[in-house]
Amino acid sequence: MIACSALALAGGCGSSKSSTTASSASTPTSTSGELKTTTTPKYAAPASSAAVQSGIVQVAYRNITIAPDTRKVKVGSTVKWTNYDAVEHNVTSESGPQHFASADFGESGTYEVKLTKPGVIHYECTIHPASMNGTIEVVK
Ligand SMILES: [Cu+2]
Repeated sequence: MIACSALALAGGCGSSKSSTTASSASTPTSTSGELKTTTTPKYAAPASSAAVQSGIVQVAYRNITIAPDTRKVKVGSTVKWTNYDAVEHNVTSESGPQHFASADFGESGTYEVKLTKPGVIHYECTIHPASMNGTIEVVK
């Protein structure tokens, strides 16, 4: 024990090899992969029992979320988004039978799309895709 301490001061006694690995930890790949996972839209699906809406179907953009974020609508319906936030949002389809993309619109702004083809549309606000992504199921 005593002999070992003396040797440690001199750099011996099985000193750990710690110095080389720590300095090589800074790689340029960094965090992009992990950030991606937190911003990937989830696109909730409407419940199979959800009521089928028709006519003009309202969707609210509020508090950087979509309310409701799922809608089931009849072909020929018009979905109308209204922005209740002080920041701008947009409506951009990502997949589905019909593609649309609004300009960014601010508080009290609206955007409408008439849905003419059955299928499942995933859309998002491209400014806030992590919390603002939605699904519209268009049924015959
Ligand atoms: Cu937004």
